[in-house]
Amino acid sequence: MRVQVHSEAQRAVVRTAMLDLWSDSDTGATFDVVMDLEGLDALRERGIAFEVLVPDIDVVAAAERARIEGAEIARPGNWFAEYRDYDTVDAYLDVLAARRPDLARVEHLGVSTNGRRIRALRLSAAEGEAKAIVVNGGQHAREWISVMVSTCVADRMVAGYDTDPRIRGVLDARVVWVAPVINPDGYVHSWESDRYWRKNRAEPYGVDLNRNWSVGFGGRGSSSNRRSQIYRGPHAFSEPETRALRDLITREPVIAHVDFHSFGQMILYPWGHTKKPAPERDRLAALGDAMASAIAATHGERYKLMSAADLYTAGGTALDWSYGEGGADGFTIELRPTGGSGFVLPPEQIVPTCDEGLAAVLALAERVD
Ligand code: 0X9
Ligand code: ZN
Repeated sequence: MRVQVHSEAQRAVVRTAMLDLWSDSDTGATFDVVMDLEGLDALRERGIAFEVLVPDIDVVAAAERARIEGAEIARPGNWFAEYRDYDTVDAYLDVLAARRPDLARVEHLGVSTNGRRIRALRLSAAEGEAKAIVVNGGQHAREWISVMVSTCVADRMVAGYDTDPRIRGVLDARVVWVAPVINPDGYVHSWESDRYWRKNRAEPYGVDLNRNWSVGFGGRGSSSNRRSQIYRGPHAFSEPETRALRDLITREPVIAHVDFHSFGQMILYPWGHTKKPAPERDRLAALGDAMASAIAATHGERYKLMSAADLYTAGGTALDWSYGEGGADGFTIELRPTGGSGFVLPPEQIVPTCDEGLAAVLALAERVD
């Protein structure tokens, strides 16, 4: 629902009653929340105005599930015509490497809480040491489009090296690492049990990986409550998933990092943990602006550009670590859609969203050094 609050008392009622927040913040006069029927009763009792945006998000998830199961039996088709599960995405990295062993190889980054492997495709035609760009998806389990777009960026680079001079230019000069599923346990849980699961699967309630990084760890916009959707974990890098990505960025000469999320269509640059401008704010914003323009040039969609903290302050996120400790220009890109059904995006939008993701990565790779 979209709720409208007229007092801090009403806001407190909504905060207690809501199961999840789907707006960027719950501090304004209106914001979008997930509620059950009991929560709705609480709103009615207090006379809090609300509008139903999606009557039942479980119905939306069930329809998606039915579609995916039907599609799998009916036709394998274009790989990017439908969302793919963890095993299929992980296996596809091997397919891409086998297509162009001269350009691509699969590397092991680490092992998740429940023993699943976290892998990346290393793409390059550069000779000797070349600077690297890291692209990842799936820190948040339910943000399926981030997994598909990351995989698709890798696919396009493999397919386009011989024919697309821009891709060739990037891969001749740089190493591009693509890790589509940083949180495999969460992703599997989102496919098999709870479509709207966000965190990893650490016992007992999971950790929000994008609050588990060390820069600004423990700060505002993260929680010490283990049940919270933004639970940061017991200490920075307590989770094997964040360590796996951190170790890659530490070990390689990484100059830029794109962390794909959904949803909201935004490009966010450091800082996220403080409203203070980053030392190189203007340079970061210029890179972000180039990405936003490149995205708009593909399908006319607008991605808003701002510092992450201008969206909302959050300590312990990946982009701040990449920039503050990792020596890389870190960006969070919130992919499609802008709202509506949120994490459940129609599969027809995978390819156009991939066009946007690739445009952003190429624009960044061509400018950053
Ligand atoms: O909250 C997050 O981790 C990211 N948004 S999401 O809806 N995909 O969960 C945004 C993190 C960006 N950083 C800050 N806003 N500080
Ligand atoms: Zn996210």
